[in-house]
Amino acid sequence: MPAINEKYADFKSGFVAIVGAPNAGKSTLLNRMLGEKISITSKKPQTTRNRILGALHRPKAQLIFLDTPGIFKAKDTLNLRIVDTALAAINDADAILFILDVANPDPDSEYFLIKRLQNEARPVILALNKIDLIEKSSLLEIIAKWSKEYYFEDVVPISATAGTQVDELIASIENALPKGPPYFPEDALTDLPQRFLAAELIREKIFRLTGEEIPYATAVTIESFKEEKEGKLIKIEATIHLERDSQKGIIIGKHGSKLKRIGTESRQEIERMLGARVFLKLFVRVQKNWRKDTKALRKFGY
Ligand SMILES: Nc1nc2c(ncn2[C@@H]2O[C@H](COP(=O)(O)OP(=O)(O)O)[C@@H](O)[C@H]2O)c(=O)[nH]1
Ligand SMILES: [Mg+2]
Repeated sequence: MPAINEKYADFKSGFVAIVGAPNAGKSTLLNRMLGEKISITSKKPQTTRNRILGALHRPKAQLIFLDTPGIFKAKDTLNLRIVDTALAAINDADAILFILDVANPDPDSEYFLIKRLQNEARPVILALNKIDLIEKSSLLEIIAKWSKEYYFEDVVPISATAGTQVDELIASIENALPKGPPYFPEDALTDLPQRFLAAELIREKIFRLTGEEIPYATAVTIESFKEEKEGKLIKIEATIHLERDSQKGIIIGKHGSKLKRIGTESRQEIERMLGARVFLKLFVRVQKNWRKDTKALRKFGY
C-alpha cells in the first residue's frame, strides 16, 4: 500500500461555505450537488437555522460544504444566533461559494456580504442561481455587473432546481480547493445525527404547510428515537414548540387536520431518509417567547 501522503499526492480537499441572501437557493443547491436531501428548503426566507455539513466525494477531491442560514439584518436573539452561524462558517472555510438569486435580487444582503468579503484571500466563487426564471439575454449584463463588484475566482450561472450547470460549478469549486487528503471517510454524507435530520424534516413541513409567523415561532425537538425489529421500524416522538397559546390551534387545525398532514408528510420523508418504516408521534407544546430565551434556545439546539 502506498503511504498516505503518496496516495493523496494530487488529491484536493477543503471546506466550502455556501453563503448568500435568504432564499437564494443555498440549501436547494447543496442537496442538488450531493444528490441527497440533507438540508431543508422552502419558499419562505430563513428556513435554515443551523450549519449543515455535507460531503461530496469526487475521484480526486473531497468537497465539504457548509450550508448556512442567509445573511440578513437580525432583530431578535434567535436571528442574531442564526446570522452568527453563517458568518462563523465563512471563517471555517477554505473557499466561499456566494450564491445569488438573479430573479429576485436582495441588494441589502448581497452588498453586506460583498463588504464582508473585501480583502478576502481565499477564493470566492459566484453562482448566479435561478437562471430558469430569467431571459437568457439579460444574463450577460448580470455577469458583467457582478464581475465588477468583486474579484471572483469564477462566475457560474446555474439553476439549482433544474440542475443546469451544477456540474460545471462543482468542477470550478474543486479547482479552487487546496491540495490535501480527505477529511471524511468516503461513505460519509454529513456529520449531523439522524435525530437532527428528522427534526429538520418536521420543521420543513411546518414551513411549507403553515403561514404567517407560525414557521418562525416553531422549534422541533426529538424526545425519543428507538429502533425496533432490527432497524426495520423506527419509533420517533417529537415535540413542536410554539411561542404562544394562540398558535396551537393553527398548528393542530380543524379536527387535528393540519397536524395530521404535517405528521404524514414528515413521516414519509423520514422513512425515505432512513430507509425504514417510521412510527411518528407528534406533540405540541407552548414555550412562551422561546426565541428571546437563551436557555430555551440552547435546549432547541441554537
Ligand atoms: N425557479 C427556481 N427556484 C429555485 C432555484 N433554486 C432554489 N429555488 C427555490 O427557492 C426557494 C428557496 O430555496 P432554499 O434552498 O430554501 O433557499 P436558501 O434560503 O438560500 O437555503 C425554494 O422554494 C426553492 O425551491 C432555481 O434554480 N430555480
Ligand atoms: Mg437554506
